[in-house]
Amino acid sequence: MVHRWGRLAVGALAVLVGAALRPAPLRAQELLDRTPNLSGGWVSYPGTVHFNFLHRFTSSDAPERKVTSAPTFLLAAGLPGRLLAGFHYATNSTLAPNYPNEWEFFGRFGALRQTAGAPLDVSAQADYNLASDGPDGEISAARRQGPVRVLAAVRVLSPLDDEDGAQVAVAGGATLRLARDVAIAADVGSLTDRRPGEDVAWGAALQLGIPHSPHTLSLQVGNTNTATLQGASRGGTTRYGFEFTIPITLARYFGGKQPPAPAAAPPAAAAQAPPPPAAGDTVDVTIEGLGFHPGKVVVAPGTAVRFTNRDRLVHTVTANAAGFDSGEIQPGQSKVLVFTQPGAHPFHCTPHPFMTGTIEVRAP
Ligand SMILES: [Cu+2]
Repeated sequence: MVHRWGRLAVGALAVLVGAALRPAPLRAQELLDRTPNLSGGWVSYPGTVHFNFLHRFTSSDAPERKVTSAPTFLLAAGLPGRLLAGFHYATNSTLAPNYPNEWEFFGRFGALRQTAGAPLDVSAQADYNLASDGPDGEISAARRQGPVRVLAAVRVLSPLDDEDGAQVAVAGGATLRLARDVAIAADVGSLTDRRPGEDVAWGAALQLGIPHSPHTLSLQVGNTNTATLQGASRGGTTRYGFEFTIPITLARYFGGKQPPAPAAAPPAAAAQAPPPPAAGDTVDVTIEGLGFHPGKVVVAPGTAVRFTNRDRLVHTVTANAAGFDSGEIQPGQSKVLVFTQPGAHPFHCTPHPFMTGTIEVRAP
């Protein structure tokens, strides 16, 4: 096993330029990649649970100026097959009279991923909202182009009591990444047939990644109340608020088994043991969501493997036996290791020992 640190200087520059422009797999659950009223169609790695809380505040007129909070909580889990399932619970809903809160149970499918070579991210969501007592659906599309991600959605919503028939809503927005942990975002949306007194929905946000943590924070202003499809499509009072995202990687607590890479893993995935790549090629492994993706790679002797850390945490690639150790790979950075010794080389991350993977070196 040889560390070719000499190649790193040249390689790292190319990697950094490339990484800045290349979309990261499934990364859109981060607030940095979406807007206040659009999900961007994010799904998740299997085995990751997401708890997001959103609070939006209104203030009543003078002299009381009573501040009222309208929270929406999201609890969802990534499932195999690019599925996300969970619910939104909004405790202070104005959607339906005599129904003070909203439960929206949803499933979402990531049909197309730009990271898998598709021109767009396309997702479909179906849900049931207990307040409107009916199903809703959404098709969302997004495309990343350099620092910009453009998002759009079409929704079909169950009618509220005073509406005739299903409602259609359209929404669009964009995020602009200013730095690795800073983005600005904005969106507008509307029902094609708004109720009297209902405004075009809008939101604007400063989106922040919390360095060295998996969390993201949104500071936002807009005129929507809840984060359900119904709530995100209807504009009203101006509100200020914030959202905080908490992804929880279950592998951290159960058995340390590596969650399987999603079906949309980059073509470098070699888990099905295709012919090993020729020596001299570079194979990519992404470190994200406290896991190595793909978790197993088959390479020819002499192949360089580039480990790119897309988490907000420091990780390492450390051989279980002696042989190689990347040292700390900072968030957003890459390290290249060259594997020459035939055989299976299991490795882990030193700060997170439940993160495991294998490089298998096999003669062509
Ligand atoms: Cu780690």
